[in-house]
Parts: sequence; C-alpha cells; structure tokens
Amino acid sequence: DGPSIAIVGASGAVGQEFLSVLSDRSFPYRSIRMLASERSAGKHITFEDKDYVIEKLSEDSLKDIDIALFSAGGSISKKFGPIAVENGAIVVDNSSAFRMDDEIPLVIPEVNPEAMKHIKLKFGKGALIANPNCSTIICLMAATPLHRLAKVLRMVVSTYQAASGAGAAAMEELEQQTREVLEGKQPTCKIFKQQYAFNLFSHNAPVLSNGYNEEEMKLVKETRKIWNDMNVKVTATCIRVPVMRAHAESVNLQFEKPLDEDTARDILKNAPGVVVVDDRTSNHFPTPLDVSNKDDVAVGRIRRDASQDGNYGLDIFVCGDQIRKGAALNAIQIAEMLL
Ligand code: 2RA
Repeated sequence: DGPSIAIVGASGAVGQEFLSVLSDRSFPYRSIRMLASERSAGKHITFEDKDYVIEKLSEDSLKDIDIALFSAGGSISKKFGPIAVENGAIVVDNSSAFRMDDEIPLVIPEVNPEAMKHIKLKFGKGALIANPNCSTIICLMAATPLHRLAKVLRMVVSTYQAASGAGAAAMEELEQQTREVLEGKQPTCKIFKQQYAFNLFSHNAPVLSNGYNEEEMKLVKETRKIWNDMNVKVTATCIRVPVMRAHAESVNLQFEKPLDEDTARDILKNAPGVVVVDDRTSNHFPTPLDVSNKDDVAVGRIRRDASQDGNYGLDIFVCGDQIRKGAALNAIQIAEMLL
C-alpha cells in the first residue's frame, strides 16, 4: 500500500485541486490527513466516498506522514515544513519560501526531473522539494523544449494572470464585481483595492527597489535555477487580468543557435504536457477558457521574431491552468516521482 499523505491548506483552491488530481491520477495513497488553519478546522470534506474532518495544523499533525503537500502560504511552510521534514516526511511546497534555497530542488517534472533524483520515499529520510511559481511553470513548459535544442540567451515574458493566483476569495470577488458593475453598482474591492472586472492592472505583488514586482522577479530567478543557467537574460511584466483560473503568457525567445518556426512547432507537438493550438487560417490560438481544468499547457502564435536576423528569435503564446499545472498537478507529479 502507498504513502500516507498530508494536505496542508486543504480548504484552499490549490488544496481542493490536490484532491482532484490525486483522484484523477489514482495516486496510490494509504491515508490522507486534511490540515488547515483553525478557521477551517472541523469542516468536513468528502473525498472518494469517504468523509474527512479538517484538522487544525499543529506540530503533532505532521507525524507519521510520508508526503506532505503544502499550499498554505510562505509563513506556514517556513514554520511547519522543517517540522514535517524532521518527522521524516517529504514535503512538496507550493509556496515561495524555499524555492531559491541552494539546497532545495525547484522542480517541473517534465523539465528538470534530475534536480530531485537524490530524493526517494524508499530512502526513508525527510526532504523538501519546492514547486515553482505558477507563471514560471506555465512559461517553462513551452520554452524549455526549445531551450534544450537552441539554447535561450534571452527571454521576454508578458503575463496575463488569472484571479485564482490570488486565491478562491479573489475568484469570488471577480464574479461579484462583474455582477455589481453590470447592475450599475459600486464594485466591492476588498482583495485588490481596485476594480478588477472589465479592467486589468499590474500584478498585485509588492514592487521592489529595481521597479520589478515580486512576481516578475520569481520568473527571472526561478528560470535561471530550473535551467541551471545563471547567464540567461530574463525580463518580465506580470499583469492581473479578469480571468478566473488560467494564466496566459506572451513569450519572446532569443536563441544562441538558429531555430525555425516549423522545427519549433514540431518540437512543441512532441513535448510532454504541451499541446499546440496554432491555427492561423481560423485565427484559433490558446485561450484561458480552453485550458481551464486541463492538465496540458497550450502553445500557439509560434512565429519567427521578425525583429531578429535569421532564425535566432521566436514569439510564442502560452496558456495554462494556474491551479492545476501551475500548482496542484505539478506538485503531485513530483510526488509520483518519489514512489
Ligand atoms: C499569482 N503566482 O498568480 C501567484 C500565485 N502563486 O498571483
């Protein structure tokens, strides 16, 4: 029989998606412990025809756990991740708490599985593996197969990020605001402090002294770590858009070696976890709605960067479900690699 699982943040959008993915992929768990803050403790969750009661997360609730899936924010991961590891669990952490720690692997299974090859359940030792940020995962699922062939020298990313990235409450507020605006009422602005419906704005993450926000710097730093290439030039502009649960990203790539668009399209058609949607005749390309609740990242608008000489540049457009491949699915694919 399989590992004992703990879900830390069981009541959140990603916590709920962990359950969907575990079930969809028939993950061979022996037992599941649902953990969350005091506010959610006591709530019931029915999963695979079994009733679970959410327990309040405490130091004791992380004993006798083989794999702990964390998605409850950075402070919870910082406090309880090491305790779970001390107790022998392998933690897959969806927060940003440990992503840039040199000792911690930052893993997209289709991209850099080798980064976690030294960690296996059977070794019986605790460890922590970091799940990359959703916009990083979605971007690199498409950019990496091309990078592996032609070596990306520079990547410019513009993201169009869904409400789900800010949690279930942001999704609810987007819906509420949309209704209010259509009814001519003043929109409720509690989560983002500004109107979100029929609007878009620079990502709500704090802005740093260099003028980039934290979301943009995650893309820059995580790409370099995952590609193990401290020289690749990355710049990003992250925007929050009124879309429910899938991110879209425009990506410009400059290569060391030439890569023509037909070759790029073929590479992406064969890339794991990627589907090409690139129909110029009918102007049919990836959309957030088309990828919502799906595992694969969709890529289209594959074209030679006409501002570059030869075939040293490509523009692509990528969409991926932020809660699924951007968080829960990626984490559970990591867990599957531990078995
Ligand atoms: C966002 N990437 O979309 C963040 C959530 N992890 O806001």
